[in-house]
Amino acid sequence: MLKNSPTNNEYILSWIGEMAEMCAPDKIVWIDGSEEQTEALRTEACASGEIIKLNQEKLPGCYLHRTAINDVARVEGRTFICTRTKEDAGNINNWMSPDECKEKLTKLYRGSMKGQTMYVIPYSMGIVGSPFAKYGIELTDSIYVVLNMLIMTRVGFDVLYAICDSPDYIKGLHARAQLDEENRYIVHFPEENTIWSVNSGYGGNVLLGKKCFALRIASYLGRHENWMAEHMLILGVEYPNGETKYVCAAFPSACGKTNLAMLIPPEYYSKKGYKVHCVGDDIAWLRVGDDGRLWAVNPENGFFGVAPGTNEKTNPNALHTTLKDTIFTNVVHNTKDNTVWWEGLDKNPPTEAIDWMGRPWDYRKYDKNDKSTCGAHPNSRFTAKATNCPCLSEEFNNPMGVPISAIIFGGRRAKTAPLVYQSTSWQNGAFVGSIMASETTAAASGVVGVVRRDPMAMRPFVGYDMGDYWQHWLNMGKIIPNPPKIFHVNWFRTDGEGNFLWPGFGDNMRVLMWILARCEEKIDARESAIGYLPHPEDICIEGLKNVTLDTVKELLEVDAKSWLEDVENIKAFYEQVGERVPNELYTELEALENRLKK
Ligand code: GTP
Ligand code: SPV
Ligand code: MN
Repeated sequence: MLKNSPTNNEYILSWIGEMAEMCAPDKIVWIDGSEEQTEALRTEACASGEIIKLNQEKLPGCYLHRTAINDVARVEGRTFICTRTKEDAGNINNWMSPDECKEKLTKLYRGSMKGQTMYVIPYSMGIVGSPFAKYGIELTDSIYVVLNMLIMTRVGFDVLYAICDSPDYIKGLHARAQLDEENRYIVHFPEENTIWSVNSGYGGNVLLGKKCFALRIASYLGRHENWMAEHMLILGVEYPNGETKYVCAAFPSACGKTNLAMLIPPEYYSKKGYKVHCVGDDIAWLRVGDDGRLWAVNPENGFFGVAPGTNEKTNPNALHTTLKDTIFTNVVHNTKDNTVWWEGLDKNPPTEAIDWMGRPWDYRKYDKNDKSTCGAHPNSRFTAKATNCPCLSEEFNNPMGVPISAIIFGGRRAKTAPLVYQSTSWQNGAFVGSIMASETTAAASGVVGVVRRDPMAMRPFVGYDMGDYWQHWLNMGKIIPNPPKIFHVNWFRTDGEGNFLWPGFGDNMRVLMWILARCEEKIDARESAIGYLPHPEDICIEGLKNVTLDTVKELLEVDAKSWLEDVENIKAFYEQVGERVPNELYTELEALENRLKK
């Protein structure tokens, strides 16, 4: 079956041979990235019902896909890090021994592709041939996965030529099998550069270049190679004088990365000539540059963004990006004009529609307090090309990436965390990242809306022990001569009635401007128990209707009592992370507690 392969690489050919023997597909097809082959696959997937071709006048190149009802988000409980020792995976990750795991999953894979095709996708995370690119091959039985990978990564035979005869690539195997929830596994062998995924068809579980490779495996590689793989957006703020400053921001899943990365500045700033450029919306690979600064690249080539809530006001750039060449997953199908819809798109839900489960949907029964009446799944997504984004940075394809002035952590917290504060050093900043917390969202299966600790927004994505990961952060601080300043933001603070106090979205620019002014030491700040806080009048609220100086004061309040409660929760979390929590972080925690008690 492997005759006429586009590579002679024995490592690749023997691995594919082995996997094909196990999965037993009828044939093997190499994905070359050409438009012809892609179009043929779309046609085939339309014929089988795997995807639906949408109105090509209104949405050229766009398709709709519905996943199985039990398969709509990442499954953290079924995600494993299979290092030789349990200690190396750490207490926060699920662990299985590599041998046990392979034995178990081999049974699930065996014969699973009978009667089907195994697609071989050679792909690159980063620009092919660049010093920071890393290569992978994903084997899958799903055309939907192939079409998504073609958007999200750089796919083609040039990847095989770049790998050449080296064994250095990430081996990914995905089989839908029976989509059996009870036997769904997303497993990683970081010591073997290998990822296995079975019984799922949902994005984060099956697009193996994304969370599995570019975060879990890459974080493991980065630790050994002195770089960092982070769950961060990258954006540039262009000043009226043409200079651009770049920041990275880590927010947990469905907490605003895509929105911040593509923000349109409020009129107050745009009139003066400020612009924002998007380099990435989900993943950043960070390295120390020759100039001693930290540089970031976005290893992806597209956006796998949350659909609900995306509209002309909140994120016009994202909306525009999805108007062509996009795959929509689990949104509402407007059957009247063959387009798509989701909650929060506009106030005109379709009158003839099919919901994300494939059932007729009556918008009149929609009740915003009852998620089961939604037409689109809360974690429904669009897969769209980066190059279709109107605000894509000119540096997007720069293999060296962009120099980072600030790192911003953030969570979804109704209380406790202020709108913004600045850490006092790299070590203190790493501590701020380690104590991040956020209300859970629909991006992962499980209960939504409970506060959980999500350090650096990486809780589900670190491919090794969390304590070691924190140590790696501290170590990196020692090798970056000119490190970015580290901040924390919270767009989600609410008033007594549960309404957001801060308008968010484009207006987050106002906070970014304070952050950048701090980086350039152009503005002073107040020292507080948790770090530097803005003087309330330094957050520009010109042009904002419902925000007064008093609102800003409320947004910046630090309540020692609730912070001390948090400190107790952090202590318990550090204990849970276990023995490898660096002493420096305990020192920081103790110092925070003492300052709060003063
Ligand atoms: P992943 O792709 O899951 O990693 O998520 P993300 O961090 O890119 O999240 P995204 O930007 O897609 O935001 C998800 C949800 O947060 C959407 O429902 C948005 O409407 C909402 N959101 C984003 N930014 C803001 C904000 O500034 N304020 C408020 N109130 N909501 C926001
Ligand atoms: C996230 O959940 O953080 C995502 C979507 O970005 S997924 O690719 O499913 O992980
Ligand atoms: Mn994400």
